[in-house]
Amino acid sequence: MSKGESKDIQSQDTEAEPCPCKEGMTPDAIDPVRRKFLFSAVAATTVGAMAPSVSVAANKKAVTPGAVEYDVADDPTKVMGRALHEDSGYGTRSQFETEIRTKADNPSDITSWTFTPLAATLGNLTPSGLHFERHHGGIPTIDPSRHELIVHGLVDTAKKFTLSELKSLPSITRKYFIECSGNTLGEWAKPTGKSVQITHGLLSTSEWTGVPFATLARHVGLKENAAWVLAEGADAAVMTRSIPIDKLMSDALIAYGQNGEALRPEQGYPLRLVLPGYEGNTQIKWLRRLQVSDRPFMTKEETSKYSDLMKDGRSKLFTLSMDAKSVITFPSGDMLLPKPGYYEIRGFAWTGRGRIHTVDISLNGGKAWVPAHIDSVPEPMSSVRFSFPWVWDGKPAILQSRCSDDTGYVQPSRAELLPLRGLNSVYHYNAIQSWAVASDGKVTNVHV
Ligand SMILES: Nc1nc2c(c(=O)[nH]1)N[C@H]1C(S)=C(S)[C@@H](COP(=O)(O)O)O[C@H]1N2
Ligand SMILES: [Mo]
Repeated sequence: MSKGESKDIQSQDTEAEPCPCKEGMTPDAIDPVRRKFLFSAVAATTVGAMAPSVSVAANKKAVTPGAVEYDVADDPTKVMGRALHEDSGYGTRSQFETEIRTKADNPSDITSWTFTPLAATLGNLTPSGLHFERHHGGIPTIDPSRHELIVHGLVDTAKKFTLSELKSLPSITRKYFIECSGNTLGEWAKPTGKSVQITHGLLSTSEWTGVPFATLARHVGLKENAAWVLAEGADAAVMTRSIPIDKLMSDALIAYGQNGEALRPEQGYPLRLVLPGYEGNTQIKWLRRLQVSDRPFMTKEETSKYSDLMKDGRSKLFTLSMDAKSVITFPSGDMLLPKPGYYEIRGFAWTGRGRIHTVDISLNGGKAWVPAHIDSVPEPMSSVRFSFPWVWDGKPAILQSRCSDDTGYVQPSRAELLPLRGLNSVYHYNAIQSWAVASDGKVTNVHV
């Protein structure tokens, strides 16, 4: 580059100057675009400084149909922003962000569930307001000052812990996914879920804070023959599940925190059992009692429900850890690719048995596989994001993802899963998901 060129570039590069209004510079010396910008900025500052409470013209627009009307400025630099005192003191997301958890097609709101919009969340954590929900007896309202956790049974000293006693014990914070073992249950026989929210949305990841069960165990003293613990919820369902003591002692959390604040009522406020990698049903919400025993209690939820009916008519009980599973969230069912070209395939992978090791992508229904990029650091019993750069040629394609975890387990295809499990099962469907992209760009759920 010659000296002359470099000077020219410098003189054009007015953007690099911190302030265009240098001493002696007249407005005429500034190009028209910058001049307009400069004057409007000065005007706004002057108005703001002289009359901070001046009411400014703005358009009332309701972004979500039926929602409250908000001021939407055509040029946000020309009107004062919303005043702090208009806030409730607890923030909400932008009015332009409208994704919600959808309700199940279930006549009862009391024993129902809602699905996380997996295609719309960013990063690994699920916003607390979008965490999926599964309730068997509605959402109880519990006064934390009156809530207690009783630990009894095969212990040296039975104890009641108030919430403040629990909070005064040393706590830990970890990111774990929770997946309902009924996630994807509609997919056993034929493709039923239209969108990834419905097929896979009973999966969410939060950062949980609480006291390790092992700490409580030291407080009460476990008897030598302690082998199982009954966990009981304080909801109308009085949900009960038996948990192996080894699991509780290794990584279970008595959680009161979720994503930096108290648990949401829907997630078990004020206390829930978090069992990393275990099926959602065992992670008792509104936790009020832990009874130590030498055997499982064979509750309704672990015998008639949450057991896996095999091909030969026998049932597998206590299939507690969730196997590795992955799903492409973009492009996924019910979406439309506007035209051929570049797209970034994106999705989630998770395993209840450790860390995700690899994720592969197929563009042709499983005939060939290529490695995807894992976009977040795999943590135990937490979800990871993956991506894959894809140039769609406009021809029909069948997109799949397949993951493996650090135990060596590889997510099965339907052809591998069905001979093992048959078609009697409800829970623990973790086969590879296929999304068909048609030549018109429509994406649908298919089985291959
Ligand atoms: N007390 C109680 N705990 C419960 C349930 C319940 O209905 N009552 N539902 C279980 C089921 S089936 C699942 S999948 C998870 C769902 O947790 P979430 O609603 O926080 O997503 O909670 C489990 N814990
Ligand atoms: Mo569940």
